[in-house]
Amino acid sequence: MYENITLIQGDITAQDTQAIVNAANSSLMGGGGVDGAIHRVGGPAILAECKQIVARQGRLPTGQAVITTAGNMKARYVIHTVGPVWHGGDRDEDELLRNAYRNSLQVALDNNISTVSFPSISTGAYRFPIERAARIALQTVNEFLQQHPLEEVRFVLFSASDLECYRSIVHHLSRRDV
Ligand code: AR6
Repeated sequence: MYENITLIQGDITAQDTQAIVNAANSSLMGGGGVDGAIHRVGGPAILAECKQIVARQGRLPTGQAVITTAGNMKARYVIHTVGPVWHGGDRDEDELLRNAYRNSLQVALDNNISTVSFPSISTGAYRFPIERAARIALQTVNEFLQQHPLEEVRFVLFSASDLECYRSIVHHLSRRDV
């Protein structure tokens, strides 16, 4: 349990996994937070592909995921997903967050990608409570890894306190599994 999941504090744009995941919004036109950093470091090729995707299929619904180049970053691909905005918990936020993780991993699998870095989706501008989001993120990824053989899923947490939160939840969940 959890052996292919790694937790680090850092910047997602510097990761050397084959893909990194972007906490985007439905427009796919960029924004602040992780999204801003990814477009800034990766360069204009990412936005060019995002525009093509939106022209083809429209805005990206919450919980769905699509893939583009990672431009100038070490990773080869960016998987863009849209997490839910937190409204208090009674608008399907948990399930939508689960879908964001699951669909991102499915896109990775469909593209023969076996190493992926995730940020903590929805816990910045979208205000999803960090502990609740971390539990959903870790459980969803762990369940997916039981069924599908990815080599590494790395959570890249921006702050020391977010890393601590994820660590304590892994500790708690893995004790429950035995
Ligand atoms: N690397 C890793 N984590 C980061 C980085 C980074 N470079 N920068 C910020 N974080 P957010 P959301 C952390 O707001 O809540 C955007 O404008 C951050 O501290 O990026 O899903 C989009 O366009 C927080 O813990 O994403 C959307 O409109 C986490 O990443 C909206 O924000 C997520 O924060 C999406 O909001």
